[in-house]
Amino acid sequence: MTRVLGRLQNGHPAGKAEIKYLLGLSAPEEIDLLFEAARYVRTRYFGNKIFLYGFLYFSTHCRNNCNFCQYRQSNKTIPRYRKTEIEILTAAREMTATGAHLIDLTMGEDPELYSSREFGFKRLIDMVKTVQNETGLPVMISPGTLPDNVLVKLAEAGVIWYACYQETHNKTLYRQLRPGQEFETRMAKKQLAKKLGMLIEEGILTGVGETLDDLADSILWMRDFSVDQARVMTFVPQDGTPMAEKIAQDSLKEQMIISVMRLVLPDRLIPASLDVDGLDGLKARLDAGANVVTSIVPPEKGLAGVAHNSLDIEESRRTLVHILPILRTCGVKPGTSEEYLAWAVNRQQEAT
Ligand code: SAM
Ligand code: MD0
Ligand code: SF4
Repeated sequence: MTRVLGRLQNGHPAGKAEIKYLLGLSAPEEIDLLFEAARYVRTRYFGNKIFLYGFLYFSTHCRNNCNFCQYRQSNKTIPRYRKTEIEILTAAREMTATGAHLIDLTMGEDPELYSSREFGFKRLIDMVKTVQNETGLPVMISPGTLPDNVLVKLAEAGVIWYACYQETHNKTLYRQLRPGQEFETRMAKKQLAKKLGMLIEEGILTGVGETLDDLADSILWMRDFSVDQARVMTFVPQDGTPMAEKIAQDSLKEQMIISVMRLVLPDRLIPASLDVDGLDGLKARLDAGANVVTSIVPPEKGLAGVAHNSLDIEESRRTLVHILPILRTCGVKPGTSEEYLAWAVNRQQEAT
């Protein structure tokens, strides 16, 4: 245990067997050592600075049928919305005013945009440009598998980040999670966005029947692709979906995966999502080595989360006032916007 952690802490590349060994730990004292090692590495690369992402789910309509997701097309039990440009801007401005370092513009593969092709995507591109101009903040887009020419236009518009999560790198499990969506298509979109100079966020789910071998393969894939941000989220069962009855996994495995990601990808951004366990789950994720708080959502805007439609949002618990005291108890604090941009620009330059 100490030998493996020591090797990784000192920058030796992890082998698959070591990754699986760490992910499989079960003794609480050993798991604590893993978390401690991850915090040590985070401090070495990022000091005590944490970044904050505003999350703006602007359309919850979707043409796909992911089996884990409440927004899947066949789910008729949920209300959906499509925010107007004014509503999007108002929320984006509020996020900027309350200290977000980035705005994550997320949508389902909204049929209205995807089927009206040129016209629908032109509106999307214009909206993204307006958000960037009006807020002055960098933007991440999480729009699904956009046509190549639209990705090109967004990169030209200066969008820094493209998020498109594979969920797993096991093709059999992928087909069960994202039926009807080609594994290779999702991969190719990330490849293109990277070629266009965008930073890439990859994400996996845990608690969906994956093995330790699958998790290790995903982490190694992230290293080989050189992703810029690496995410893991625990699957939250959703009513009205085929996976509604699956037993929910607690968050310990997610924390351990965060720590192993930190050891394998020491200088990358790793989110602690407020979307899985809300504010109550933030400390554990930061203590596991995460360095970005994601899914900060302003209240009173009727905005939704992904894994939880409403958890902590309207109670204003996904806001900076509530997050700051938790950062303090973890011995970290928000970085500045300049520090965030410097990190991103440096990362983009390294890639070219
Ligand atoms: N529609 C776009 C797409 O699928 O790429 C953008 C939305 S994407 C950011 C939504 C992500 O949230 C999924 O890729 C998945 O990782 C996560 N997610 C969705 N449903 C979830 C659930 N029930 N539990 C945990 N995570 C979930
Ligand atoms: C989050 N609900 O940060 C968001 C989402 C999309 N790029 C991110 C999964 O937890
Ligand atoms: Fe649609 Fe994305 Fe949900 Fe899949 S994960 S159903 S693509 S919103």
